[in-house]
Amino acid sequence: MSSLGTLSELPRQYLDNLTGGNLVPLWPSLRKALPHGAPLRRTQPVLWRYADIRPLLLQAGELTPIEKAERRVLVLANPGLGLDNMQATPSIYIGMQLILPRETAPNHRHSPSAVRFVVEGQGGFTIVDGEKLPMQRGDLILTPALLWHEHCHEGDGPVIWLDALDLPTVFAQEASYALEGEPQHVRNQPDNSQTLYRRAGLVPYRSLGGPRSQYPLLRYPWQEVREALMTLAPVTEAGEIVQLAYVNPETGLECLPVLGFSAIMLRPGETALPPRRSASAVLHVVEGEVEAEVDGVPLVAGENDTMAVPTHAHLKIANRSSRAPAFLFQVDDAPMQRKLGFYETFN
Ligand code: GTQ
Repeated sequence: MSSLGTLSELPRQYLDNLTGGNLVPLWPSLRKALPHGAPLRRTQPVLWRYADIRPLLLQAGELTPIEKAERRVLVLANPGLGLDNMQATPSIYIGMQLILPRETAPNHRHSPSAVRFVVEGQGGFTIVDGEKLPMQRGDLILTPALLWHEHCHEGDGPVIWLDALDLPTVFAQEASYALEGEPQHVRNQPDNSQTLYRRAGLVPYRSLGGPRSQYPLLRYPWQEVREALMTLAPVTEAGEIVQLAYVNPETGLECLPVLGFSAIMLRPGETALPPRRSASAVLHVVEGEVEAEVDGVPLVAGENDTMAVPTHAHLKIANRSSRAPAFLFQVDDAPMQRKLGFYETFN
């Protein structure tokens, strides 16, 4: 590898002339922009324990009324990326949101896309584009870019969920903004997951000819995801990962443009060695306890715990139980990387 010229080799006057013209020489910075072999990474393998987050989130419920917060969220920020930047990985924003009985997180819409993955509680729901979506533990609820959404709570006790947003990417494009709106009128009940898209492989006949909704399915009930994983497991060879992707039922493609979502089952005693890949990810344990090794860093995650996996990371993840399966929810940025043409898997 040849060594490139540095800034200090250039005459002072020449550098001043460049600066005066808003110009920068590439060669002193070339290796930083395009490091050889592998990207420079600041993202750390991090574990956020629910047992640590939950009391602090409930305390936020006492300290800050919903009117003063709009969204009562503690953000899972990766220290490697600077806590203020609110990034779990360079492209994934993760928050843990609390709503208390009879509270409303008011109606708004924004340019980033979001999903909710329900962690705890009964009686929460989100209204998206006029569709009322019940929030049961483990349900995935989409609030795609620019669609109106508000969160409400008709039950007792706290309701808590994980927010995943493509905010870092949208923000980096100087395109992140929100609008506030009046409460929505609920259009259809039950939601489309219970009516139009009840079963994989079946779509409403009219969708074959007519214009398609961009986001036909906004809620993926965990009960069905879990059942589907249990059924997939026995026909999945040892060494293969039991994993289902959340997709748009009309197109079979990823349900949102930037971030991807999937559910993983680790069979009793199973150790998964997923291929190293260019995408970054966040892993959230739904059921069971797992022992992960992320770039050599050991992380033990139990129920409702969340981990950050950097781009290009070496990953090993084991179910600690020899008797019961473990279930994980994964967020990654593979959809964006595929669209940008540089998604890769290695080894
Ligand atoms: O619930 O709409 O964690 O707008 C961050 C921004 C949640 C939300 C977040 C948001 C929301």
